[in-house]
Amino acid sequence: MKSRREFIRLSALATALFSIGKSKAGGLIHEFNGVVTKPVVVSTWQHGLAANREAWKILTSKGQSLDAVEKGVRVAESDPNVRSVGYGGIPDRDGHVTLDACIMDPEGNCGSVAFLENIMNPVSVARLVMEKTPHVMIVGEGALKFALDNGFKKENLLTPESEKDWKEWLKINEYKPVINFENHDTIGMLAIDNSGNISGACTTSGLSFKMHGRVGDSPIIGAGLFVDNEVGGACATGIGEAVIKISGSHTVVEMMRLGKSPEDACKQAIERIISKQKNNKDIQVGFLALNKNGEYGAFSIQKGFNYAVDTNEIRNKLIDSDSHYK
Ligand code: SD4
Repeated sequence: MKSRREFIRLSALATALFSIGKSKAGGLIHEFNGVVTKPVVVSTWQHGLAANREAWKILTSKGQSLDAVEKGVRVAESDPNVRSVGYGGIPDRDGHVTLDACIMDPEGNCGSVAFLENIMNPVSVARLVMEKTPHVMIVGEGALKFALDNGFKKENLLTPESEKDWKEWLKINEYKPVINFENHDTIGMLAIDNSGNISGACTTSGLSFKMHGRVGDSPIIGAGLFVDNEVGGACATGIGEAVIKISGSHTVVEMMRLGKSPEDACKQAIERIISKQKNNKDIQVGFLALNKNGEYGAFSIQKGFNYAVDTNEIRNKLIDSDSHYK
């Protein structure tokens, strides 16, 4: 049997638009012809632009995709004006900023933290969970202790702006997630480096004014993020409960394994939410995907989702996702 590398080389010589090969796992994958554009980095929402810039620096200095996605999303985590991630994130209903993050490397290793307070860059704690422990996920006080033991600094993440918004919210005290609530957007990032290896990261302060202790999809491997270096990666944004219910990002990657383009794979996962979840008119979910060939795409339930793309051809641009409801 031909090795995968041989297959890609032969496939590139073929004249058909694409042919079908077998992945190591036995599933069918499309092998697209033509030049593979590497590196590529994609990330969710407007704040993806600044995050991509940081990732791009690493990717174009022969860096690895794992470093690129970690350093990339740290930009959003550290920016107090990004009110949905890390420092300056909107707190829960009790006034606590609680953070969820995860990371996944090309070997299929992954690390995750959830319900973590007082640490500005949870994605880096997630990376340490992956690299220094035999575990995948550490939450709450245990995650904080792990971070402090490993040299992270304890910080107050509730900025005056977020505290003000919380106090305003307390006056109404209505627990209702709002579609595309302004500035409330998780960052998910996927990158393929010059060696063709894919990594991903996802980090968020979660739904605004959520119940204390609530954890969404973002730190759940397979829901908020999934990477299979044979096939591609996917990440999610929006109402985490809807994503978890269909193991969203894993579903997208499996669709790509079966031959769907990144956009079609995202669309299939969105259609599954539409068919199975009755409240779909009232929620937003967006998926973003990148395949082994450097192709990318997205799809969302509602219009309004966009993502930032940086490649050699498309220099860091924001692209509107297509959506189920127009
Ligand atoms: C969550 N998926 O905690 C996150 C929130 C989000 O855009 O993505 N907002 O459910």
